[in-house]
Amino acid sequence: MSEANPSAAAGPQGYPGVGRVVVIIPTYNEVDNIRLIVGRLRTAVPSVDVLIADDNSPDGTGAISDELAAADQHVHVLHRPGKQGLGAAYVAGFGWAQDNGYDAAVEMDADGSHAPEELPKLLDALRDADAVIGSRWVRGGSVVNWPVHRLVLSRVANLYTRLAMGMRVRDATGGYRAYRTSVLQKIDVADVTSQGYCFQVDLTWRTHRHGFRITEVPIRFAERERGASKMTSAIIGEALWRVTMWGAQARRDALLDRLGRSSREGASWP
Ligand SMILES: Nc1nc2c(ncn2[C@@H]2O[C@H](COP(=O)(O)OP(=O)(O)OP(=O)(O)O)[C@@H](O)[C@H]2O)c(=O)[nH]1
Ligand SMILES: [Mg+2]
Repeated sequence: MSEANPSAAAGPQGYPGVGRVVVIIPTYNEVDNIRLIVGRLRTAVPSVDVLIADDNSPDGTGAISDELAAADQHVHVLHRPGKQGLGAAYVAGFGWAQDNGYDAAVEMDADGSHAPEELPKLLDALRDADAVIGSRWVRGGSVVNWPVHRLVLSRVANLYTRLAMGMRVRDATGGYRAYRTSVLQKIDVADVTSQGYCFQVDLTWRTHRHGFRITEVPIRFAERERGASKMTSAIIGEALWRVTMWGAQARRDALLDRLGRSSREGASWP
């Protein structure tokens, strides 16, 4: 793994009211998208830095990323040895953000599904929150160009997650997010092994369980126009299994807590 040096590129002030921000873009075979998304991001919010976390994409995304970094001191590249999944790329990116003194780290896909022009909305909300989720499923949120089966999958997955885990978050699988790095530290993000959608649910769950403030802001999510999706049935299976386990554990903990409390209260009776 090689790392670029961010120096003081985020500027002395960073994003007003938030501080130094790095947007992490994980990439695997995004040769048709990477220039476009980085260009849009740098234009939309010039005060934030960018970290491309590339898993040695065979299509040469890493080399283009190096060119972008050479031309702009706000752009950095984390070269990873091979495809290890979206979650592992983010964990490495978050570690890099923490090591380099950033105040906040943002998750953004390379495929254009997450509009860089909407980033100020997320960062503005982070002033009064610990984590912000760009949400498709709150009032004002939307999804563009998704086939019906993807819409149904996302709605059902989020409904199931809400019911199984008892969280009020409406888009726990969404991948356009901003976290304060102090939160990432507290929730032990370096230990997270979940991948794909499950990675997003895992982080939401940890953040929720630690009592941090999670805010959802509406976003317009657009289906990718170029390149291929990396979503697989294994990613969906992992999310289903883990969400069910976490929900069951939470219910067990709540039950044990209630039993412990009532036996303590019982013991104090005359
Ligand atoms: N570094 C790295 N990035 C990945 C990996 N898998 C996916 N990505 C990136 O993660 C982002 C999201 O991946 P997508 O293929 O769009 O998957 P998705 O958004 O969950 O699925 P769709 O909704 O079908 O687009 C993109 O920027 C991908 O290039 C991986 O194994 N390693
Ligand atoms: Mg995508």
